[in-house]
Amino acid sequence: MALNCGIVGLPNVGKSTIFQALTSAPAEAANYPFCTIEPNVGIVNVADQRLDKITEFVKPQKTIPTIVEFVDIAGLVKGASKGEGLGNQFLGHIRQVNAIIQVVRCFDDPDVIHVNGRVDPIEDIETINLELALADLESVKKKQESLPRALKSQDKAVSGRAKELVPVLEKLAAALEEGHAARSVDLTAEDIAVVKELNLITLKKTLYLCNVDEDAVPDGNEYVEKVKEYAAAEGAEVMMICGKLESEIAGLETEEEKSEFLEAAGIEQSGLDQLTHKAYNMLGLRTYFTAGEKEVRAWTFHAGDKAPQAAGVIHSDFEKGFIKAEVYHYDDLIQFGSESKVKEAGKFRIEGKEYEVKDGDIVHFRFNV
Ligand SMILES: Nc1nc2c(ncn2[C@@H]2O[C@H](COP(=O)(O)OP(=O)(O)OP(=O)(O)O)[C@@H](O)[C@H]2O)c(=O)[nH]1
Ligand SMILES: [Mg+2]
Repeated sequence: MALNCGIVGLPNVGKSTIFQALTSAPAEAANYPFCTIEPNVGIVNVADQRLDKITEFVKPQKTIPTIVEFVDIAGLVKGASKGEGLGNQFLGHIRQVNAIIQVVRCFDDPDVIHVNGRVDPIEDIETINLELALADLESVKKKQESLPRALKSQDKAVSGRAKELVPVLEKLAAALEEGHAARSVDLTAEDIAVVKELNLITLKKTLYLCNVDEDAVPDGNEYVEKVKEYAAAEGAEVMMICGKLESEIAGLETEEEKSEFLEAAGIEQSGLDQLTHKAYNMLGLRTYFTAGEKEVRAWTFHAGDKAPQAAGVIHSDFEKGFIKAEVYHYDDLIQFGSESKVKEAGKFRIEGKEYEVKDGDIVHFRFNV
């Protein structure tokens, strides 16, 4: 279940710097536009205090966190949707990801080249969003062109689907032509399902990540305020990070050095954990735990998954041969202090196939194959 978040934005705004700090994976970051061409993929452990707490209770031989994947994509420029700056290739990479983190330059630094020669976060966002909308418009138009034929098809399934597509594509094209995101269009869940195969970029959830200088931490700056205003109007999320600082912290070896560094910089926590959490949530991911003496482990499932599907994350046999789930919640463990006390309190439950697994459940699956 490799769901991922793509890191996008204009060239030279700090995407690879942030990616590197996040993943500790090597990615070239340098002060020139189009430093990145091929996407860099990195896996990040999702820090979870609950997992640490369960580990304290159970004292297993090992503990395994969940992960989330990030993809560092090349910078887009104006005209990307028309192929400018290898735009088609880069847009293709963005189409593959499940959610988007748009890095916005919110720092002044005359030494770092800005492709437009000046720092203007809103103009930058609008440049990127317009290219994304135009790329989607092209996908929509292509689909529309194929419709007349599909509508005449003898195959009822084909013509029926085409009929469903007509009004949805019309609505989307109208918005995209104005440069508005597909997610700004009032679509029903059915409409969204109908256009799923188009993989529209502007339908993906987006977080604006303001890359600021050290002195803007933690209060922000006027650029960040502008981005917040812009995002609020769109209903999108915003977060602030100092890419430069984070990459310095990530380069330190011990936790002690890291906390000393944070203290000296006057911040409580590295922004990376927060970013990872936001990405995880944006992807609709949730966590349940298994807690045995051999191993305490966090597992990723999709919000709304029922017990057999969630069990399938461990192994497909668990889903196929699912019998039942023994469940209690992390909060109960904290409240009552041990699994046996949770049982005494009647909080330990046996759940069946229809049970919707909750974030923070501690589960033992019974299965038979
Ligand atoms: N002052 C300052 N410089 C930064 C910050 N973040 C990144 N930089 C610098 O900006 C330059 C570009 O950073 P990259 O991470 O390579 O940018 P990118 O967005 O990946 O660029 P492309 O791959 O070319 O699209 C590098 O010289 C970084 O050191 C920051 O928060 N403050
Ligand atoms: Mg880069």
